[in-house]
Amino acid sequence: MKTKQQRIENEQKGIMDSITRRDFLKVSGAVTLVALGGGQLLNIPEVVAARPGPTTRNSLYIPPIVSPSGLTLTEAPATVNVGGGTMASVWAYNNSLPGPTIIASQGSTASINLVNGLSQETITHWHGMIVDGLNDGHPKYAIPPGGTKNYNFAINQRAALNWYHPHTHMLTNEQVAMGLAGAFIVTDNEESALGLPSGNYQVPLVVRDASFDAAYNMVYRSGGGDTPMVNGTLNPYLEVDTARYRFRVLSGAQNRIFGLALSNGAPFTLIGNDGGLLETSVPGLTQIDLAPAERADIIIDFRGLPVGSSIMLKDLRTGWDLLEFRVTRTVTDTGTTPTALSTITKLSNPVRTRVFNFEGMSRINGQVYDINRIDFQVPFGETELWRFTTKGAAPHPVHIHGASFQIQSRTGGRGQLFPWEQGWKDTVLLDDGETVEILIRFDQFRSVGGDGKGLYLIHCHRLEHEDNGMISNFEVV
Ligand SMILES: [Cu+2]
Repeated sequence: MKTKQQRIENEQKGIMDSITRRDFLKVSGAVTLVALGGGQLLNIPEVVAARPGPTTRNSLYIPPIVSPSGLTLTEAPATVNVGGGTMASVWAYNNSLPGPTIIASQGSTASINLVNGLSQETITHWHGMIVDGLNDGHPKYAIPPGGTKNYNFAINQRAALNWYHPHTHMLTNEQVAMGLAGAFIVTDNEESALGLPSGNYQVPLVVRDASFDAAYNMVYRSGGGDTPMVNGTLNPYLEVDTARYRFRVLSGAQNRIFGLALSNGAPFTLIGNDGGLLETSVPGLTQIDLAPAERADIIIDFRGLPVGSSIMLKDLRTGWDLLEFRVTRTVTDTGTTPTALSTITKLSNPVRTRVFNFEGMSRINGQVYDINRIDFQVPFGETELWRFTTKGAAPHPVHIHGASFQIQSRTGGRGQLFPWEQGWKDTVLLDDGETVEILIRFDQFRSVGGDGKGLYLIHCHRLEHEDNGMISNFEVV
């Protein structure tokens, strides 16, 4: 006989199944359109029923911390614990899902040896890191199975949560979905002077969706997964003290947008995003939307909660329970989160405007990606206004390599900018019917004599769209 709780859970599961199926139908319909239009081979996702039974929660995995100096990163198949001793076969960096958390200070140097232990070509991109085109992980520099590539670059940018993942021509979606992603945190003096929660009180959270078969082999579906994971853990929990925690949240999802919130509706404080700290902290938020590749730096205050209580980090869009915080220990935290965080110089007075229309599921300004075609050239050091438009087949999280940008406006669609879109960004969500304007200036590297040092990409970070061709090469000259 079912208990009331089980009945409620089953009903919720039924609702979720129907949502998943609806999403699947939407996606598969769109896939058919693309297949008809482009004749491309696409992985058609299959529907897998949710696993029955009560939820046992598992201790959240925290990836090891490594320095980028003299680091070897191997992309290869791996068997990892996805919680409670359940072993899953995935693809991972250095046998860790997600990959090791790289932490480096501003002014240091990265020397990283990438090893391809997969049976297909690959290349790793340092998302959010401002590096030259030879080190950026452009797909034309992909290495074959068994191959290696050396990266050497200076870390010359402000503190931020960045990340790394494959950027392989038409294979990015599969390689990321199978588990290849990790956090890359840059620190600087401005940030460390703020006394923000650190040590065990600073936790990276890589949030994604995934799919497994019955034997817990991770399965690639182009449209995304049916199961949430945080730091590679299924149904995770984290034991917390009665203190403030700084969570560095990164969406590693293929296509899905998360609506992050706490189950008790408690407010949290936003302090940063893709490009690092905001000018001032934003207290009182109860929800943050996070598109693929976007980051949110948030402070959650567990003071005043009784030991033994718990709060769930939820995705409001699916109803998923992402991560349970279990309050297990009383400590004294008398700190306050500063209001003034960072100095951000505003870009202004653009010298020209470029328009990018994100069309269907595979085109920018009418063109499908050609890995060898340079679509436009951007003068070094000049501020430009870039306007993104779309009509149908959105949302498109638009990502630019080689520089961070500042979002100016959003008209149509949601018709507003959100607190997490202030400051510096490298990814912005363009939803249906929206026009988004940004200011951007490339002032670090340029393509001199065609040596590729200023070769960068703009693309949709909905990985299904990216692999379909919604990606464009440009040079800084
Ligand atoms: Cu897109």
